[in-house]
Formats: sequence, structure tokens, C-alpha cells
Amino acid sequence: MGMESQFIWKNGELVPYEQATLHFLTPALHYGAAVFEGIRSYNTPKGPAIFRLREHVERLFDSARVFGFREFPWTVEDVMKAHKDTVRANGFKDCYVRPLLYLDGGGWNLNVDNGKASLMIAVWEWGNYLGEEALAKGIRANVSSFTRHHVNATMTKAKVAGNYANSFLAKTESERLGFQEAIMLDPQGFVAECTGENLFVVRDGKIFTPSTAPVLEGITRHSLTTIANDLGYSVSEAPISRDQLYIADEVFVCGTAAECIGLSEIDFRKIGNGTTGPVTKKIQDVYHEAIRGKVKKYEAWCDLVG
Ligand code: PPE
Repeated sequence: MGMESQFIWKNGELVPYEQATLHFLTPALHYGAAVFEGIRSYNTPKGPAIFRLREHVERLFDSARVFGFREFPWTVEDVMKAHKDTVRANGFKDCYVRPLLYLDGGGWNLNVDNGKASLMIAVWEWGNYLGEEALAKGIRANVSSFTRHHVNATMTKAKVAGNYANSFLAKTESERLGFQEAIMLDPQGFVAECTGENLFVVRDGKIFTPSTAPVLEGITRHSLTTIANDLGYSVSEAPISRDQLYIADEVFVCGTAAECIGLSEIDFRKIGNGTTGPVTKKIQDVYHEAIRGKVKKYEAWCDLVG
């Protein structure tokens, strides 16, 4: 995967890609003491636009607050502008955008207050996260042998870098077993989310998703819920058991990187017709139009880079 770009935004200025480096003794690297976002910019009829930029930047700040950062020298508006500047400077039409707010200089002794916050923003061209065939055919998933975080362990609302050790365990196991994604259960045994996506189940024309309590409050989850409601589907939050996945008509997962992808098979059991189901397809189609600024009522989700 080519992650190169011309510039990376670092603490207030755009620096050449090669210069966005860190010292080995940056505490964030040793303890995962950093928070991040995954954002995408898409080309729209009015030019490149960052999808739901404000919501992502607000969640970045929320993650920082949850982790314990108390001071950072930027406002939400500053950081939104920094994202646009970075996308514009690199000239990409479609790209993934990755801000990371990390604990820098002097943060040893496991106390956030002993370090300071630094922020970098990178962009790169990133195609379909779950593979080129995933869109039409769906992907095969397993239920992970690893449990998702307990709500009072690592704080599931925050995209803390260190939290992703749990995702690494599950995703590596899943791919080594020959699947493409892992579904993780919460400590009570109910379906939580995937390693980098939220999850929805369709049964008898109704859509269900786990409550946000133990999972990341996905922005794509919110967008798809809005689209599904506008298409006339009811979407409710409900506890979902492992066997409810097996007997669902459709299961789909969503995230900024993955977008909206159906699951064709879970734990060697075919889901529905074993490909992207009809409800998933309808929602997926509208989402793909919406992110590219082609649906009037969702135009406000596309923040023009200018
Ligand atoms: N749950 C998790 C654990 C998660 O990481 C993501 C995003 C989501 C749900 C969906 O959130 P949202 O993007 O707001 O709809 N995962 C990001 C990082 C993936 C990665 O490999 O890194 C993403 O999709 O950008």
C-alpha cells in the first residue's frame, strides 16, 4: 500500500513527508498513548470534500479528553482547517485522512500530565479496506476468540491507539484462519463490533445494531442509520447474540475505511444468500452517492476542501 504524500501537517505547519518523524523515546510509541481518527475525503461535483469532518474532529477531541489530555493548543476549528489544508496541499481527490494526537516529550511514569500533546495529520490514497471484491460479494468473517474491551477497561468511546492491540489480536487470528474480518463479542457475550467496523443485522426487513455503550460511536454507523431510516427501514439498538448472526437474513459492517460491506459467511455458515443482501445493497448504494456529494439531502455531510 502506497502511503506516500507530499506533505504531513505537524503541530501547525505542513512539512515534507520525509520529515514527519518521531524520536524513539516518544512515550506514545511505548504505551500507545495517542488518540486518532480515520476520515475520508472524496471528490464531489463541487471538488474534494471531507466527509463529516466536524464530527470526526469532535470525536478526536472527545477521545483526547477521555484519555486524560487536559490541554491542547488547538480548537476544533483550527484542526478542521488543518485537515483541509493537508488534503488541499497534497492534491488528492479521494484519500484517507489520519490525524494522530500523541503524547510527546517527557510523558514517562504513565501520567498524561507529564507529557504534552502533539498532533500530526497524514493523507494517502487508500482503496477498499476489505478488498476489491468485498463490495459486491461480501466478506467471510469469524467470531473472534478474543473478547472486546470491557467498558471500564480501556474506554470504548475513545479511539486510543493502545486499544487497537485488541483489534490486532483478533484481526491477525482471523486472517490466519482464512477469514477477512473478526466479529468481537463483549465481555457479556453479546456482539460488540469488528476490529475496525460497527455491525448491523437485518431480519424480516428490520435492522438491528448493538447499543453504543460498549463500542465506538461510529460516524458511518450514524450515516447508515440515517440513510436506512430515510429509505423506510426501522433501525433499533438491541443486544445481539452470536446465533442471531447465524440466522440473520443479512449482516453488514461499516466504518470510514471499510465503508459498507456485507458479510457472506460467519463461522462457516452462509448468511442469507451468501452475498451482499438486498437491504445492504440499497443502503450501500445511497452511501456511495452520499459520500461523493451526489445526494442533495446529505450534502451537508461533505465539507468542501476549497
Ligand atoms: N469500530 C472500530 C473499532 C473502529 O476502529 C471503527 C473505525 C469503527 C467502529 C467505525 O467508525 P467510523 O469510521 O466512525 O464509522 N475504524 C477506523 C480505523 C481502521 C483502521 O484499520 O485503522 C476507520 O474505519 O477509519
